[in-house]
Amino acid sequence: MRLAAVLCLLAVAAPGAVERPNIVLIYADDIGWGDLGCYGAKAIPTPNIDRLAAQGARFTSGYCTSATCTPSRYSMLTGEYAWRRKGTNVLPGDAALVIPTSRPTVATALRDAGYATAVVGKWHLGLGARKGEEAGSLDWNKPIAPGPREVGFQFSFIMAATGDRVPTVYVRDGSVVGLDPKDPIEVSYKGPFPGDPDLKSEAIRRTLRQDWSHGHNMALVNGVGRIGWMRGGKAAVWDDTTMGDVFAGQAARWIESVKDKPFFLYYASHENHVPRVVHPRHAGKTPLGPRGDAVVAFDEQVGRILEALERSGVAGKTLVLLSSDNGPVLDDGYKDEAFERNRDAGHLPAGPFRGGKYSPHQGGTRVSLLARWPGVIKPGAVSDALVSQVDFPATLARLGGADPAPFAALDSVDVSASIRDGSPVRDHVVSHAGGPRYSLREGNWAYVAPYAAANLRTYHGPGHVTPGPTNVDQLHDLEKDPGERRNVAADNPEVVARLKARLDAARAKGENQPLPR
Ligand code: NG6
Ligand code: CA
Repeated sequence: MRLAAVLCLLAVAAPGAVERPNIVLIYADDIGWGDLGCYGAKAIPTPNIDRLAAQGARFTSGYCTSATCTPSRYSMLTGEYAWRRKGTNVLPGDAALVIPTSRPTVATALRDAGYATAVVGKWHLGLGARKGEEAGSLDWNKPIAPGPREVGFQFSFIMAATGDRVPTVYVRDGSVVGLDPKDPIEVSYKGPFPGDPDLKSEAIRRTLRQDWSHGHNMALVNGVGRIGWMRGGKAAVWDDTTMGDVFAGQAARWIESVKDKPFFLYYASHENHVPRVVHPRHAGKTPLGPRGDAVVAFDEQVGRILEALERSGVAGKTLVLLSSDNGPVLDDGYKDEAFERNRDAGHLPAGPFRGGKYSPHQGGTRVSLLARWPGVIKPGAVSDALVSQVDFPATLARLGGADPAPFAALDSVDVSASIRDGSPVRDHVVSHAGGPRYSLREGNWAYVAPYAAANLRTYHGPGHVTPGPTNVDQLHDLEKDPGERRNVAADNPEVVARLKARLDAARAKGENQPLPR
């Protein structure tokens, strides 16, 4: 016992040895590159995030894997591109857990290496076991499993899916928080319960706190329409306006409770996903309406987490990562004036890039990525090294003293060198936007495979016009044309052929292959 303790001390004190950092991964929802001050936003104050950037590194080629939530999160936790696995697109609120419990995740790897692990915030990876292929079989009134715990998170305080999907309740360690057993919850994605109001009726719409613009006309919760139906569980229903406070409070409390051992916190904010029902203290803090104000709320949550690290005395040995699950969207189904206010203020939520959420262009998956690690990462560093969130499992396993090999065998590259000093490791990255929409970035080139065009004007903002046909090979030179306005495929047939072959090879490497164990 005593000898082991001495050996352990020697190992930590060995010259050149760097202590394993605590890891805090802060994840935004639908927040674009252009929404943060440190990436050029003028209309949204984000002092805490800007401070994080100034104290660490800011990456200019950081990518989520997909232009929507579930697949990006799946990739980030498993190290496998989600498009290789069926059933990983945006999930309903009653979906079963999509990560097989037999496979390693970044959380199981760190847990097994001695880290305390937790997830707080938006889950959206399904809960419960798949019974046949039937969704909706989960009983929310009993212990809910499998879930975060079975894929590596020892503590969880989550919402099941999104703020716009039922059930609109928090789940702590597999139990609905504040549930009155005399008022059980029922969830349905098939049809309304008897007596449910018809949110398509004009009379009801006039009474809503925030009207819907598309979808979101099923359950009525807190004056806002949602996707799916739910009844019962009244005492457990969350208050949309305090959600950020609840999540940030849980995260801060957990940090304080585990500060004496290495820990890994995955903090998945709901900001600024719809419905954007912000706390009154944030309302009007930007000229952009609820969408901008929700970014201010996110910044405050970041501040509370950084403060908890300081207060616990562990900020100096904690790697803090901050990124977003997909690019920005304006009208995502509610009339919250995002489109009009952004137009009037000239705010560009995707910064210089084309598209946003749902798009295979840069605006869909090129997102903020910050990394702070005092004493290791140089303050104020800016790096153009390619880093994808799918790299987090191999990279964080390496930094946490776990084995990166199971993740490296998939799509996860150990980019710990890029995180430490900005040096490039990865040479290309595949992006995906649901359906058969793919793109590949390599150097200054972005190749976008042919896809069916959609009218994305209200999604991505004024001036967002598709500059040409999309059902053809598109090649853009990001150095000269970051906004992907000019298709230079015809002038560079050999580049198109090479990038297309690379994308095809990546895709051919496997879809639904046997899982690693
Ligand atoms: C879409 C929803 C959108 C949002 C998205 C998921 C409608 C009409 N649209 O289906 O509002 O919830 O799914 O967003 O229902 S994500 O960030 O979680 O991927
Ligand atoms: Ca999202």
